[in-house]
Amino acid sequence: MPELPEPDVAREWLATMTLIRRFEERAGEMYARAKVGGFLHLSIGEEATIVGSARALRDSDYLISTYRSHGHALVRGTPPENVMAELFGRVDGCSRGRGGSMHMFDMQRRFMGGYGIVGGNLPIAAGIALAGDYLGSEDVTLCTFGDGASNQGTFGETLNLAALWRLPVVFMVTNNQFGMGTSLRRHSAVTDLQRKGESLGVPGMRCDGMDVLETNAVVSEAVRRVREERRPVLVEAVTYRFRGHSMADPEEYRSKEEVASWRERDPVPGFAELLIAEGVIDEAERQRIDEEAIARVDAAVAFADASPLPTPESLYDDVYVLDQEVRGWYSLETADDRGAAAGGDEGPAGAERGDQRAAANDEIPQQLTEALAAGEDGRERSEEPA
Ligand SMILES: Cc1ncc(C[n+]2csc(CCOP(=O)(O)OP(=O)(O)O)c2C)c(N)n1
Repeated sequence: MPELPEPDVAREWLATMTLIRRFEERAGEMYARAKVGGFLHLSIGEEATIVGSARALRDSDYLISTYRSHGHALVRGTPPENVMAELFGRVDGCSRGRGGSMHMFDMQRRFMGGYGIVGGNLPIAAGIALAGDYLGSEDVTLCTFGDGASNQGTFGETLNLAALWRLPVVFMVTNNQFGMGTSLRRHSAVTDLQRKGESLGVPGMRCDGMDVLETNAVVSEAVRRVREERRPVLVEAVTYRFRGHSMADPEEYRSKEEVASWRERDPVPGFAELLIAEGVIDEAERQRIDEEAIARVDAAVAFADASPLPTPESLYDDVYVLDQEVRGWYSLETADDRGAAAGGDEGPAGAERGDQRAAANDEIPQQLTEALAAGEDGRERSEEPA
């Protein structure tokens, strides 16, 4: 077993893992009560992987993850209030209510999201690392993704370039055994995931992702190598998600016995019991840590509930593609466009952009809201998933 960190550090790790667990449980409840729109992917069971790896970083390093990212925002220090408000789609959310569960973001804490596209965050991680190189910084980027994402084209393309250009990225595959309802051995020819980067020039390491100490020790070593040697490393963290892929998962692809056997290794009580056995905390302190987490999550829900929804008028804030620039279901005809089509002398609209244009077309939010409400957005509606 790797050495325990200083008592205060160990307490903080336990408190953060507990906060993530309690937050996720409540997020699931809030989803069931229709407080949260869209999809919701929980990382219950993966807390040791999240905390162990993120605590290997300096504050100035970058973290980028997937749609299963509430815990990543929390571990970087985004207040639970702002994470919950994001789930509720409120203005005080960390993405101002525009991103929802899958698109958490906190630039100030160098948490770079939150992405709905499987494997979509890998090239972005390489870009962040390349930018850091240009700036001459020592920053490392930790890029987490699932075992399923290791089959995406972006995995090979990004690892190849990262090795070639010696980019300081720790690629961490969170092997929770499934890509949606497909088990690792049914979706990947190579199941020893740490080796999947070898032919691309990226050496691999593995850790027990249910053990926060081992995860931290291995990822710390990976971060050190990446920072000093300026070349990428792939770490496989072996873990398990205790809940379904998303909230709409009947879980027919695995047995209750299998889930129960992994739950015996639950990383949160496991670490608490280790700290008690080692005399770092006692049972009363463990209780207190749990009660504090629950109280913080209560406060987050109250905060999110009290935070307003974004106004319809703000619909076009931060949107940079409008009407004639790109045609799609979201392309709305503005009064200017109609004038142009009717022989106006301005030609196709497009001279004005963004806020300026939106300000000139107050009717757009209303049109879009009505179109969406009437199901006229041209998209198929499906229950599942990201
Ligand atoms: C490019 C792309 N293909 C498919 C999907 C649908 N999808 C969402 S999650 C998921 C499974 C990904 O599994 P994994 O990478 O192992 O991550 P996990 O969900 O286990 O965290 C799939 C196929 C998607 N979002 N993006």
